[in-house]
Amino acid sequence: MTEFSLASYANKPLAECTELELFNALLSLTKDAAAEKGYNQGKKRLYYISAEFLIGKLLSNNLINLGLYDQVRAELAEAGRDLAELEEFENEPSLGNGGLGRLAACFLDSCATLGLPASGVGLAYHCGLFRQSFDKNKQYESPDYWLRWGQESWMRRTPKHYTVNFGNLSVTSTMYQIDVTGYHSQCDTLNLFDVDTVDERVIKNRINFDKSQVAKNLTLFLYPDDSDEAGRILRVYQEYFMVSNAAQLMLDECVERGSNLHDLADYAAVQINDTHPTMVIPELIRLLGERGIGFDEAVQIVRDTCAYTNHTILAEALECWPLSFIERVAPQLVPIIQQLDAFVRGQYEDDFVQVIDQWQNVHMANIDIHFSHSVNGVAALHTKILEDSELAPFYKIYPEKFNNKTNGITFRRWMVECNPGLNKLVSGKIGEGWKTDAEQLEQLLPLADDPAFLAQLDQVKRTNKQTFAAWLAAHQGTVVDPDSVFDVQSKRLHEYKRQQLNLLWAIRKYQRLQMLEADELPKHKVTVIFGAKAAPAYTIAKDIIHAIICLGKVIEADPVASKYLQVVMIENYNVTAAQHLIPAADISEQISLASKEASGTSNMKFMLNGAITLGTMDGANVEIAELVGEDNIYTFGDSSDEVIARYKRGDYNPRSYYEKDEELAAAVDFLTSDAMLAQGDATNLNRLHDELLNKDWFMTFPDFADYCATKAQVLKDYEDREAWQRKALVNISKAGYFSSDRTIAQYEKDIWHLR
Ligand code: 7GP
Repeated sequence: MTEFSLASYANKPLAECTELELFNALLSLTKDAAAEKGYNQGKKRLYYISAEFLIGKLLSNNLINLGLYDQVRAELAEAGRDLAELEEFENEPSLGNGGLGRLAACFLDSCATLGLPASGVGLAYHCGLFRQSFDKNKQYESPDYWLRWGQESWMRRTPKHYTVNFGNLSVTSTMYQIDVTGYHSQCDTLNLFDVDTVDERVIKNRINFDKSQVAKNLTLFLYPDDSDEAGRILRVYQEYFMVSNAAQLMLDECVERGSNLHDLADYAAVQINDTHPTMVIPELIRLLGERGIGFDEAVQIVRDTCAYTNHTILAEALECWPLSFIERVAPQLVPIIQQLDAFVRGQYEDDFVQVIDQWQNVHMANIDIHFSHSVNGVAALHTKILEDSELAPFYKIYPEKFNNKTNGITFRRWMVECNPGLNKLVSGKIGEGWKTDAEQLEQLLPLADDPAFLAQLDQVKRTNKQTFAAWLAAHQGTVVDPDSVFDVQSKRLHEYKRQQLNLLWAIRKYQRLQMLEADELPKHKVTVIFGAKAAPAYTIAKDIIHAIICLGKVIEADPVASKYLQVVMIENYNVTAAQHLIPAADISEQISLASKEASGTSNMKFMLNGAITLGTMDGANVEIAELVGEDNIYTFGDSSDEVIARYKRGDYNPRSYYEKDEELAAAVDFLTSDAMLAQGDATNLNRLHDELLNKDWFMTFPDFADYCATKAQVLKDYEDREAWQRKALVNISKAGYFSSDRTIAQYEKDIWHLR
């Protein structure tokens, strides 16, 4: 193996290099080291097609995976330079928005590490997801020009180009490649497509732009604003562009590896990550047709090749496009989609399972389910809800297609990289084997009775809280107290995730603090930390952000309450922020309305980093609860069965809860109190107040009392530091199941059969 020395990649002494020069030297070194490791190869290859790959910063991740981290850090230190300074310098690629995109990134890491030949396929968005900033206590969005810095060099431009035909416009794509380094193993690649004609100058102000010029704005943004028709059609353009490139690439590569296309399923597995890549099914059928394969055989080949993952049970998130949009974007697919529709109609009468409905809308998930060989949910409860209710008519037709693949996370990023203190403590006790065989973390379990070890665990957490506090102060000037309890809820802002429930708790806590006598005041301050972006057109989500920030200001201005309570909202929450925040958390808030969160993956990251979950029995929380046992998790609220039954009855009335529970009523009404109105905007606060009182679609009120009682218990238990750290230790020990290596091994065994 070559000895890689950073000095040999710089053309002057390291001490004299600018950050950009050092960064570029590191890029070249990493590329060479990856090339030396080589790429996973094999007859059959996975094509993981996804609209999002939320890969996070790559510098440290790559150095760790390539086994170069310590050496490079030492070499830099010798020259008086700090790797942390370069980590700061790196821009985070803005290629995803939440769980689905981050999952795709963890999956690629695990595929590479497990030696599976795999390619991620997606789009090279120029600005990706918006950058969030706060002004007047509200969220503002601006373009995130993550590519401007010389960091395009993580992405190599390849000589691969494809033609994609959109009706009367045809564009030429360029494929870019990012190395996906496996942990002490070979590499895979992430292939991202772009068109050279994209022009950032069409961006007018903030994130508004002229959506009519497709060739100029095709890959500008991830999820362009879909509040108007032009924006919705642009999404269809993006989707078709993505899958047409994916299909052409895959057919080319399979033929190169020896496929005669009739045997395509022996050469390729396609994983359709939610419905955004659905058009790959008709596109493959079309391309196989062009290459001489008849329709029926093509359908069978595609079915044997493709598998579909569902990531949500929110009906409104299941994509459904007017056929007329597809007619405009990819008219060549229309006859194929109509044939698929006729095929289904010939066999099944149920309206629910049709491809094209009576209003000429195309149901993307229905195409996926009929014309792929596997349909999976992402946690046990989620898969069960798909089978029993959301997709029940399909489950009746195809019971053999349905399967569960509980999500996972890569422990290399979510412990080794982000929590060096814990990594050192754990590895010092049980060695390094857990990094590739995560269940070995169970070897820590006997230490639950070792007070000295528990004290060390406590010390690691304390240090992480200090480090986070320093980062937050530098990031946005917010000062938090590392001696307080860090109570964290970080994830996209959505009403079903119920940040508003946590907000109501914080209001109630504030109101109680005002009433307490000095000798009743709590021992530990609580710092409630939120991190969340709201979709630009999602009004109520933005109102919730506004209310959280306003509440933070109200409390801050109160000399007594501010000693015991602080409410903080992290600006521009992203993977980088998560890597600072999660290792510092004491409490992991996973409080979605039961039945609504497909899995959740931050719940796993917090658990691995020793935070204790306060959650509903939803998504993967259910599996966490089974693994750690009831002493080591706090659960509350209505069960998914109760929630589903209440929706069915249709008799939920938030007012009846408001009228029965004085504390709830006081908390809700505080939203529009003088104190809040002095900080915020009456329109937003009134709208949120009315929404909760009159609609509360995600049933915050029925769970409020139980949530408050359970949280009081959590905070009480926090006082016994040793007992608390024992819980943390059990959580860390049992987290092994949630390694994405386990998830990927299951996909491989049950669905892909790459080897
Ligand atoms: C998310 C789910 O909300 C989350 O529960 C799950 O852990 C994650 O996928 C990974 O499976 N869904 C999305 O991020 C999303 O955009 C809409 O879904 C299609």
